[in-house]
Amino acid sequence: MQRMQVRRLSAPLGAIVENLDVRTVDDASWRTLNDLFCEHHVLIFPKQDLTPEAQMAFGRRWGELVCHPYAGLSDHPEIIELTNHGKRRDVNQHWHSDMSYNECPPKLTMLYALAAPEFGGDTAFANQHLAYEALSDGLRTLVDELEAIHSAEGLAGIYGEDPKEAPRATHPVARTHDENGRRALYVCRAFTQRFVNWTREESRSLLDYLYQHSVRPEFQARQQWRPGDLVMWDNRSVLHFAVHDHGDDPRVIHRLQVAGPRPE
Ligand SMILES: O=C(O)CCC(=O)C(=O)O
Ligand SMILES: [Fe+2]
Repeated sequence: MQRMQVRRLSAPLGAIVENLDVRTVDDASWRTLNDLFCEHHVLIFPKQDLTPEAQMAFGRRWGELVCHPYAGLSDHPEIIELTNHGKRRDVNQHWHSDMSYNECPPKLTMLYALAAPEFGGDTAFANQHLAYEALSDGLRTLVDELEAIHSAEGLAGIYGEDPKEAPRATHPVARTHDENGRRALYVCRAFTQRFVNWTREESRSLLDYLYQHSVRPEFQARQQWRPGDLVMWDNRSVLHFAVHDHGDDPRVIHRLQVAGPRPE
C-alpha cells in the first residue's frame, strides 16, 4: 500500500505529492488530491512514468478532457506536445489563464514532462485568490462590478488562423471558485481586451494596474521541471507563465486539459 507524502512548494501556492503513482489512485486518494488541489491550486507529482493513455486516464478522474482549437497529437487529439524547437515568443510568454476566451474555460491543465532542461524552462504561477484578497476595499468593490472581454485574437495569429474568427467571451473580473468558494481575480495580459461598457483606452490603465498587481512576487511560485514530473494547475485560481530562458536544451511536455464551469 502506497502512502503519499505531501509537502508545500512555497508559501503562496503548490503542493508536491510524493510516493504516489498516479496510475493507481483509488477513490479515497483522489478525494484527498482534490482537497489538496482546492487548497494549493498547483499539484506536482514527481517521478511518474506515463503513456499518453495513462495521462488521459488520470486526467479523466478530474472531468471531461477538452481538445485545443489549434493543436493536438494526431493519434491523441486531447494531448498537445509542447516543445521548444523553433519556439518563438508567443502567448505563453505572457501571464494567462488557459483559454479564458472560451465561455467555459478548462478548470485545469495537466503537463507531463518527457524531457526537461538541466536548468531553465520553469513554469511560473501566481495565486489569484491572494491577488484578489490583497486589493483595497475600494478597488475590490469596483472590480466586483466589472466584466471583461477575453479574446484568442493573439493566439489565432500565431497558429495562422483568422483573428476575426477567434473565440471570445465575457467573464466577471473577479470569479468565485465553484469548489473552494474563494474569490479570485480573473484578468490576464494574454487574452483580456477591455472591460464591458468601457473602451480599450479607458480600460488600459486599470487593466495594466491589475496585471502588475496580480503577479506580485509574494503571490508567485515556480516549477523547475525534471523528466517524469506531472504538474496540474487550477485555471480558476492561478495565472501561469512559461519562462523560455533555456535556449535549445530539449524540453518536451505532454499537455491536456479538463473542462471547467462558466466563470461566475
Ligand atoms: O510550457 C509551459 O510551461 C506551460 C505552457 C502553457 O502556458 C500551457 O501549457 O498552458
Ligand atoms: Fe497556458
